[in-house]
Amino acid sequence: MPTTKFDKESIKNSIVGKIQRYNGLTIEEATPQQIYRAVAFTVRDQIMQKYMKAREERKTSKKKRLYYLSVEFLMGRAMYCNMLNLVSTKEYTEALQELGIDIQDVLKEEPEPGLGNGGLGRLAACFLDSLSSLNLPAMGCTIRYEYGLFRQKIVDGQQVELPDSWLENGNAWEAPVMQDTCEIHFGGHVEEIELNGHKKYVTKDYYTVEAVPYDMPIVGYDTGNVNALRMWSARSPKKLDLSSFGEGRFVQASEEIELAEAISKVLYPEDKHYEGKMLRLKQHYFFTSATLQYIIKDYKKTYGDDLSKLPEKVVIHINDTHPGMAIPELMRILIDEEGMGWDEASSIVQRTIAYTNHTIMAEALERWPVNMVQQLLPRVYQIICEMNRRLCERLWNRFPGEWDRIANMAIVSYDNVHMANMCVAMSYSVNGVSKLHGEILKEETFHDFNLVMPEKFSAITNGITHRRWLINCNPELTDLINESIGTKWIKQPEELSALRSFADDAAFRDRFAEIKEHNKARLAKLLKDRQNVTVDPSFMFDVQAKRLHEYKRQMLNALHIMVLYNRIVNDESFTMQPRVFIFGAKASPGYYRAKQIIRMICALSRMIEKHPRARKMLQVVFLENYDVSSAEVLIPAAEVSEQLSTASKEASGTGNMKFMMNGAVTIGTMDGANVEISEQVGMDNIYIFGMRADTVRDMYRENNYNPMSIFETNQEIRLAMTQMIDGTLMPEAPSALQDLYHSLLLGDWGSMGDNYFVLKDFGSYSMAQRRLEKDYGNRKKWLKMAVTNTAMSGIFSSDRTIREYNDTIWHLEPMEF
Ligand code: 26Q
Repeated sequence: MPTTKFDKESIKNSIVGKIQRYNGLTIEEATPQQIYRAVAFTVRDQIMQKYMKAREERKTSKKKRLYYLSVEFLMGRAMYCNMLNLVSTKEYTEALQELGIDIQDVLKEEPEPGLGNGGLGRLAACFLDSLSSLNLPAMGCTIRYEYGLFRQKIVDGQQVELPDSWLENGNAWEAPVMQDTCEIHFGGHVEEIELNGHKKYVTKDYYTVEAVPYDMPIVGYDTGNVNALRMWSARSPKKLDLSSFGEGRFVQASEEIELAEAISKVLYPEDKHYEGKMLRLKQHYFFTSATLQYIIKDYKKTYGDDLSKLPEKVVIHINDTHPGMAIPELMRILIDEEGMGWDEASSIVQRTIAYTNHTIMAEALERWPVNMVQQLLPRVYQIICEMNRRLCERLWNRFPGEWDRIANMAIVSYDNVHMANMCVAMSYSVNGVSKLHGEILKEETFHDFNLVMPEKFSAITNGITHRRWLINCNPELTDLINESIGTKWIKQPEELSALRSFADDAAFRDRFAEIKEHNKARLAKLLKDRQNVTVDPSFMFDVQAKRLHEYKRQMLNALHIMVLYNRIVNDESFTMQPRVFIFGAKASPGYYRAKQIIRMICALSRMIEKHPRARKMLQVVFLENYDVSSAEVLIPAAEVSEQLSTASKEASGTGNMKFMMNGAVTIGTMDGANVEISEQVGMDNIYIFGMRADTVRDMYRENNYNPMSIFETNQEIRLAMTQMIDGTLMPEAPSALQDLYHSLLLGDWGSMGDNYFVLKDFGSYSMAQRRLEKDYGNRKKWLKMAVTNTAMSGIFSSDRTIREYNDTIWHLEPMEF
């Protein structure tokens, strides 16, 4: 195959040619959208050449392959990162320039695939980038949602959700793979039959939905390797039959089609909140079953029909429990379709599947009502029951008579299927996502399992791809780093530590500061253009951006701002370092308290705006529709990174890593990966506050925390909280924040309120903020801290994370190019 060279001239020719052929236009006549598509297809041509070779290499080398199953992949825009990984950004930028086009104008035409809620989905996307870049053979597998996470608008200070129809203008980065279309069966009932003296189970009267895969190429950085993200789309096998129109069956037929295709219609916007919705169970089984059918088909094509070697050639990684139906589904295929016995099938499953846990929050633990599973997946349910029976038998021998303990570890108990227990019992590896989280899993969440099968448990700290989260989003800082320490860090990100000594170099610090100013100006422009909000780039930029959750404690930040406001308003001589607090956060549409917190933040913004003296040093901005693309502008502009979760609640966090890599200093609790960030930079380069995880645990156990006593004794808190409901904060709707106010003082379900210890940690937070503010005034000291943060961030590259997964769990061999 002749490889086209993609130099500047051929890029220009390709773009012009595509616009001519697709649109019949000259480049001057083309719309930005048409130009975007022509550029995207040029990049895609370049990728496809590599893609075909990489597939050849994988087929002939017969190496073990990873399937990373996740119900979310929060990919973000693809174009610039693809150019980056092709090492062609310069060529494309110049080619476009010579055609009279600014590459930035092209990039912003791309709709962002937001097929994820937050951390878990974004982690999956970072992993794909690192897997490809490390030449590991892997495929991501997920659902091709027609609608990704809702778009957020703020109307009258409140969140309004709009649909995200990201596929409206087509998707330049995907290709359907029709030959891999398969059938998914739902419902029906199981019959036991005898075949050649063997019992066999067949499901009758099921209904079928077709799964159609669309593959999106994932290019590795500066390598021939291209993996794929496979997205399954649901399609009804029924075709609309126009002859039925006259017979009145047309409407019914179209309803059935609707119903089948609803499966891949929309991403659920709930983050860490379980609800037993049938459609969601359908989604999970749909993409898991389609993926497993494909895995078996591909295995047989390469290695023949003997499935006993499956664990040597395939590893299936499930991203939290959501794809956990892969376990009984693989059992079903091996037993019912391949004729294996239970023991052999179960042994294969337990050597093929690995599981990562991402949260210890009880309300996020996935469980399905028994009758729902039985009705939707009757054969899978039988298999789950048999797995449960065998597990309980084993546990009974180990813990005779300990009913409670066994019920807590069972797969089926209290009329529910407990997905986490199934995943732990049936996979060969269970990992947490930071050191602390790994410990909590062993000590608490899966304490009893750890007694029975300790060899399964490990912790691998999350990471982020430094290609998207530094090179792509902060080009100026990238150039400065390259000039200072060379480019070795790009392939070995830990080498960033060579920057550490530059913290003492005044000229370097000045340039570092200048770049931060540019990034702040870029964010200021975005806020002006998108929201007509003016921010002063000479203010300190303090950012808290993440999903809205009580445990993440945006309230701690908000209350502190209210306290600062009061200090300004009540003391004419009070001054502070001018600071803009920027929030970015989507709330699940049904999470009332989260939405109230957004209201509170927006109300703070308006209240401060109205006060002539306060607004000279204090500002609050709510960045609408926080997504991957806006994060790429927001994070490089941040000087302070707020990571305030109640210790033990944030499994890892990955935003914390993105901010530090871009030179923001963290104020945070000893939670998740913050602990490891503090180890990397040292306690002098981070502001740690609040209770530690073990204290939090003791507080929950003792259950005698009384927030009211803090409210009564701390005047600043009492005033700030009272203002939430006395009309100071919300003159138009003084009672709007009643429930939020009460949640901090009065408990439900036997607690005494303030379940996440906002009031308890407030004093310590406020002190840390004082130290931070003082240090910010010392420019040299502050810049040293900022530089140190970037320098020590290399270990949080997802390349390191993926290497650890590979060395300890997957054991894949890199491909050679
Ligand atoms: C629960 C029940 C049924 C269906 C879905 C769910 C559900 C959905 C989303 C449960 C959890 C989630 C999301 C979890 C998540 O994003 N966790 C985050 O994962 C990151 C990557 O490991 C960590 O960095 C974060 O600390 C963790 O909160």
